[in-house]
Amino acid sequence: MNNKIAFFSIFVVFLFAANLAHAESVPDWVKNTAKFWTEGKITDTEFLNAIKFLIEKNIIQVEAKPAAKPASGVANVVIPNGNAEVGNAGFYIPLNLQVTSGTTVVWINDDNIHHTVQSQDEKGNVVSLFNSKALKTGERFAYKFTESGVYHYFCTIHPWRVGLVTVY
Ligand SMILES: [Cu+2]
Repeated sequence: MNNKIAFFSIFVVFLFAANLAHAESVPDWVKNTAKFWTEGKITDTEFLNAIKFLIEKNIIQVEAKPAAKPASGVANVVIPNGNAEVGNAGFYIPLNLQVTSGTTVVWINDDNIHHTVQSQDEKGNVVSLFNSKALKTGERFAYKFTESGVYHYFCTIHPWRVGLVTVY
């Protein structure tokens, strides 16, 4: 299954399951646009414009997430099982941990292989703020953030896996 068809399936399930009450009000031209898109007959932009139309007309209802209250004291980031797989959605939990200044962040390796936690800048260059040893399953690494800012980190063993800590 190619990505477009996979996404299209999710899109259809989203429309008809999550928003059944409004499904009948999806105009035929939007349905056709989605079909043409999976067939490669129209551009991604045209398809996204159709979705935008549905959102603007409130056919797809997008809920604004309330701003999460940043954690304080001690807050955890879980490195979930399967984190290393490029194709997995198994990023860090949460991917962007929001904390107040003075919070100690604890990374917990919940995966069955080793991972590290290494600070980097927003361009991906290693910075020496914090770096863990290779954490085995169940091992933890803690760092206390004392200044506000957006902190990037990654795993040196699986460098495609990146996460954020935002300190307020
Ligand atoms: Cu890793």
